[in-house]
Amino acid sequence: MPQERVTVLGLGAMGGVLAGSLLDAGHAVTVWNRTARRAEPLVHRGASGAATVRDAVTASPVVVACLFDHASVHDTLEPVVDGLAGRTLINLTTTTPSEARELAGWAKRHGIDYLDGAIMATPPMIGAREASILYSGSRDVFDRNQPILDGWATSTYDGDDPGIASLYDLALLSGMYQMFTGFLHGAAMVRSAGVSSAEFARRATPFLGAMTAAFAAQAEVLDAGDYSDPPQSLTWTATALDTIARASRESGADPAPITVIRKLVTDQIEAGHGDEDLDRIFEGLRTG
Ligand code: FVH
Repeated sequence: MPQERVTVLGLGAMGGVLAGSLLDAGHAVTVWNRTARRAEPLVHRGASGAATVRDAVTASPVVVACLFDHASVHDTLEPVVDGLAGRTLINLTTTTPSEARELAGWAKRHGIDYLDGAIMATPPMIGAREASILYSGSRDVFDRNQPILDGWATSTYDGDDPGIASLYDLALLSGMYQMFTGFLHGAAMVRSAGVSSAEFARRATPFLGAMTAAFAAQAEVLDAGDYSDPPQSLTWTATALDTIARASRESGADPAPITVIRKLVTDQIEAGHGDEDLDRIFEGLRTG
């Protein structure tokens, strides 16, 4: 692969690994971090340490930002926007979709080619095929830089709306956090009977893994918008949830995660959909 000049801004847990991966792939890497000492290990590995953000952004045609949040991207880049003009900015900082669109508009106004990225991986996964990074925004930037991007993870281009990669990212993370919370809630319940979390994990992993096979059938129901033929009705589900909540209280565990689902179910029953499928709560979620 031809050696590219790439600048990485932000050398936290993720940015540091991304920069190290570029070095390993033989690229000429310039690094900058607000707290300068975090650049030292990468400089020892062969990166050029930039003293200022301006030096960093003007060192390479491609600038990667992996900063804390949307505000820190602006804090870092606004003062050097003239130096970024005519270059490519690949922003891997987690933002909301509208923040990503705002950054893309800001970049366009200043003559900067912009690609937004959403990292679906933890730092140790970087470089493995199981790691995934979603991109949206400039197709041209994606195509031109794909050899660089593919060194980090499996790269997926999700379209020219700069916000769509971030939307997928945060939607998937919503599912992940709720799944983890469900596991923690179950582990808290069984702990009351002296069951270790390791034992609970041995039960939960195959069960919850098998449950994900239901997504495809659920998706068909959601896409058709027809909830009239349920395997279990919302009224039945309400009773099941109440039983789980009672068992949770009996075990001394806070039933809060179940209470949230029960509220969504109750809203649909009160709207007259008690005989319909659990998937009906999608309509309540969708419209807020
Ligand atoms: N770590 C992970 O597992 C996740 C995986 C999914 C994607 N995220 C996102 O990646 C962005 C960076 O995450 P990180 O893990 O590298 O985060 P930290 O280790 O906390 O490092 C944050 C860096 O941002 C710098 N920084 C913070 N505020 C500012 C600012 N106002 N101006 C300039 N730089 C700023 C910070 O610098 P310093 O504290 O060392 O001086 C770090 O370099 C993030 O969006 C995740 O959501 C990672």
